[in-house]
Amino acid sequence: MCGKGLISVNISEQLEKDGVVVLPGFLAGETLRSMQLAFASRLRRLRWNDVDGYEKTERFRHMVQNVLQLEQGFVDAAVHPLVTDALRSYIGPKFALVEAKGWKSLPTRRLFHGWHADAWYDQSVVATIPREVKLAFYLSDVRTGAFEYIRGTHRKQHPRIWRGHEISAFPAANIQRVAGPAGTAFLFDTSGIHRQSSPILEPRQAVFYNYHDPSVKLQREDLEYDRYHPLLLNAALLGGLSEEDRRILGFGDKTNYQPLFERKPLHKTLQAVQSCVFDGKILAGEFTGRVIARLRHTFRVGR
Ligand SMILES: O=C(O)CCC(=O)C(=O)O
Repeated sequence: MCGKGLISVNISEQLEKDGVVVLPGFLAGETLRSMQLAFASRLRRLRWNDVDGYEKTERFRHMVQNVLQLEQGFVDAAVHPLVTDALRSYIGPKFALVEAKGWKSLPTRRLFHGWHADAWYDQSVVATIPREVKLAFYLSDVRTGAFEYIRGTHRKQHPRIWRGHEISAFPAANIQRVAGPAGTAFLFDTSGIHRQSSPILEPRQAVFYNYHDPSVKLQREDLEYDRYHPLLLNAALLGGLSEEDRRILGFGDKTNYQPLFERKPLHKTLQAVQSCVFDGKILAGEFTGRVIARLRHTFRVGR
């Protein structure tokens, strides 16, 4: 893992100025390879029953939640000193990692995720725009469907969705397009205007880590979805962390822990039908097993 030629002071200065910084070659070699394999294993099938996989809530993306559980490289990237030093300086000493997920974007010419800035905090109670930064990295080579960011649009207004005609007011030269090989990373202030560009001509695999101060009051939608629940981690991958790493990963922090939280199911009938069909399959399997055992017994006794 590198990030050649960059130091955290430069990174936070560039974040202040442009809102976006590219870290070429942030992941490489065996680390990158193991992360790609682990991520790909979650993309093979939809998560279901006792089988892990991706989540699907929209047409063109397969979501992989809680990537810090998957492989050491994901944890190491989250607390990489180049990143955390820059974020301490840019967001402030209370910054923490609050979400770690990735997705495969499927090829499409449809612009399904247009220009926007990320809404996350309760806009009715803040006096200034709280700082939030995402660290993103590609696990596949990206030529199309690259991330795009309009430099200098961060920290100017509360986050919202932007329409095409509003975007034409910005000079085209200010649009930073982040294409590159797997292992390319970038940091961006999420209050700046950004999107995944279109068309997407080949599948793109990317991971996004979200850092902000967890004590900032969250918007209602995110509380209702329990979006920023404490990170789900894998004990095997947590050796060798410093006290500060543990703080960044939220060890023991119950600020956004919602006891007894239950997400509202959106597909209740489908889920009930699926459960019934599956119960039937288990019952049929049990019955067939008993018939086979009886036949075997009968033939053995008759011989
Ligand atoms: O997938 C992308 O390139 C864009 C990601 C994005 O818009 C976001 O994380 O808010």
